[in-house]
Amino acid sequence: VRVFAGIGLPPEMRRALAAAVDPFRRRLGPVAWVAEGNLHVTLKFLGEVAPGRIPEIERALAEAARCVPPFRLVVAGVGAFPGTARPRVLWAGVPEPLELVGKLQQNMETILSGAGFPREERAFHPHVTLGRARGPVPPQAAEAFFGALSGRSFGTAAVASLALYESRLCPGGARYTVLREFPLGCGGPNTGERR
Ligand code: 2AM
Repeated sequence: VRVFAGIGLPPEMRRALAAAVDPFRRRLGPVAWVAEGNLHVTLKFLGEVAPGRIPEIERALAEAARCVPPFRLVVAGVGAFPGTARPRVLWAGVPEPLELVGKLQQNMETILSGAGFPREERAFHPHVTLGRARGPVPPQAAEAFFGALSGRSFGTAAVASLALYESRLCPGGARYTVLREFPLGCGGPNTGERR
């Protein structure tokens, strides 16, 4: 199964993101837009793994999740990898809380690498992927997109858990399903500890 760990976004936030992108979809040309229901923040892409390894992954994610308290995730602005001059991946930004989200991702990398999953080599920049360019994007349309949405706020989301997703590649695009959720926070109601 093809799996990744991430943070799901509430429907209102996904709707706000999709609505903001709507006026630009045609103009930006050859971009494969992420379906509204699929918008999320990836923490760790695990890729294709044997089903027998899922329990081990679940234990690692449960442990990583316990180390970080629940938080409010801010989604605002847009940008692109590798840069806005030649956008390949168009994203919405996650400006806050950088430290906590970074800690969550680092914990996950450390614990999963202990279980034999290779560490991500690239620096972690939390983001919500909106679309992936399949070819050159018209510069004027890109400029209009970044100009219009760079200062835009897409709201805040209360994040109380992270999720393990299965990603199935279907003809109509990827389909994500939550395999399991892992509550954030030490001493929370699900850790069995007493407060
Ligand atoms: P991103 O687009 O948010 O950066 C599910 O496929 C998620 O895993 C995608 O949203 C993508 O994150 C990430 N992903 C997919 N393929 C990947 C790869 N080869 N390496 C790293 N992350 C990948």
